[in-house]
Amino acid sequence: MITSRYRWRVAPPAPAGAGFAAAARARGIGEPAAAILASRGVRDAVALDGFLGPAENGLNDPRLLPDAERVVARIRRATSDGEGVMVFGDFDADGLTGLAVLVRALRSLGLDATPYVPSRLAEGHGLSVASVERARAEGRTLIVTVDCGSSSPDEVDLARAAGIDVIVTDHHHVPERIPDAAAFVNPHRVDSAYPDPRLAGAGVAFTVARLLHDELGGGWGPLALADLAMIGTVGDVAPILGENRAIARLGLRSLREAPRPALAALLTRAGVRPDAADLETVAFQIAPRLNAAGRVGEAEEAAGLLLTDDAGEAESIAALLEAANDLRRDLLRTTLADARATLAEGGRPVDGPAILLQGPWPPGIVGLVAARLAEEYGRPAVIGARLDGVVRASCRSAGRLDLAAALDACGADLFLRHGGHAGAAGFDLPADRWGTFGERFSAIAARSAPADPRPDLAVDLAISTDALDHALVRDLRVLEPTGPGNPQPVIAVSDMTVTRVRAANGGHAQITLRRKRDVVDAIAFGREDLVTQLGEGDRVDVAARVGVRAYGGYDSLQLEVRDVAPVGTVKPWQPTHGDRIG
Ligand SMILES: [Mn+2]
Repeated sequence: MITSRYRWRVAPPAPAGAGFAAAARARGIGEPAAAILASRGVRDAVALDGFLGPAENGLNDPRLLPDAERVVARIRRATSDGEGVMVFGDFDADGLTGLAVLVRALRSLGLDATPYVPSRLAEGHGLSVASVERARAEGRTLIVTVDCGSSSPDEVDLARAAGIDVIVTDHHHVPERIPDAAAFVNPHRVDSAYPDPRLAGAGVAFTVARLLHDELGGGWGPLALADLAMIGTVGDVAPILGENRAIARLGLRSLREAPRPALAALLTRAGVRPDAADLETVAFQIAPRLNAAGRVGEAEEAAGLLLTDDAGEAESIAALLEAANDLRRDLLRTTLADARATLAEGGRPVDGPAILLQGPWPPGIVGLVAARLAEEYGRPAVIGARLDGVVRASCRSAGRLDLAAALDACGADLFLRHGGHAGAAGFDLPADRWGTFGERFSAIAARSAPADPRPDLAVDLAISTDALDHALVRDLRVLEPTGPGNPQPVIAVSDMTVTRVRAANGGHAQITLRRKRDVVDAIAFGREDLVTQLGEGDRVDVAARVGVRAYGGYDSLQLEVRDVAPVGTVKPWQPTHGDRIG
């Protein structure tokens, strides 16, 4: 009998107000989508209007940002005094797009604003000493950070000593010692009154841009920067809910209708038509190309791309980034192979509470390796790049351990620097402390390790084969744009019979499933293992994303299978009304 790779977690029915069902029906939303909306927190008519109404309505009042008044006052002074400003952005897609948002906003206000992107290898995360020195050499008296700075109190002090004020805009974990900055804009501050702390770094930058526009005026439209904020938000895997959903909707609209030259060039490289772009395009085509630049040392080029309005220049920088992306792919392949070999070495057990590896690997790649291994083994992974006497590590959680808190609990005295989020974090550590770190971290990880080591698979709804139809696919579109936090639903279809299974190119499995009257085609990406696990006649439950494929003039249902389990694993949901509207 087949064993499912994941532990299926079927969303429990969420309590929704009586008015909700009626409001959903009035909007033509069927029961499956209404049930999923409710389980994702959209449970009354007002929330439904917020979810489906004009995207602009989902943006919060930027004056609620912590230190909003101080930001406005300091930028007002900079404009009246004609100060030179440096915008310091992190080298990932979030930092780069947020940097472009603020450089463009400040320039719209008439300021001389210049971008600075640190080198991942030489400077690492956070405000760098080198950038402060550059600002001083250029006579700039104000630095605005984007997507970083919360963990850089020393560098902020250094800048102030050099006569340079710093405005920190960030969304990372706020440490105990906060920077003594001219303004510290981070929605995670304990005293923050900002309604939605889920903004990414580019989302915070976008909100600051809206604040500056509202308070300082000018003939420019800050909402036109939503496309950049969207890319940072998706690149950082921030949940596409609340204000992030509003940013994503606004950004997608402009990406589809009138992409700026930089994004048009990246879409061309990816072979995607602008009107066909969705958040998956952003997550798997655009953001990785920007991230690749930082990983292989071309982040300044990526910033230049996002700041140009010239199509020719955009195309030539996009070509450079394409080469960076190819290099990133090669490095990932070789580093992953090397990490797996280290893992297998001498029968090293992979059943510990966490995966801890270090090697002579590129620091820009270890995060990708950590993400891959955490997903594969369903436990936290810490992968270190060994540099001169220092290990620079990236950590990825498998969903249960809060990494930022876990690193804090290891003891701040252990690290040269550390920071991050619940799901992703990083640190620099003297190489001789790696063993001590490993012991402390494993002990913490062990406390959050589940008895069943299989990774979780979130299942939104379990249905019988009868409920699997085109109306369901249409109904689920109401959830778009989908992304992290509001993913494309995974539907468990109960009791299907395997009629055929074969390996497809690229390590995939192609499966034909029979229900009562007809057959449904299915593809399982990366699940070649199913070819040997499944046999003709097996009765199974299938967890899949449900879609439609146009083939030979017909639209036919297609299941994108995530996992297969023995029949009876899920209990199918029963509609309460017979009249599902689709
Ligand atoms: Mn970020």
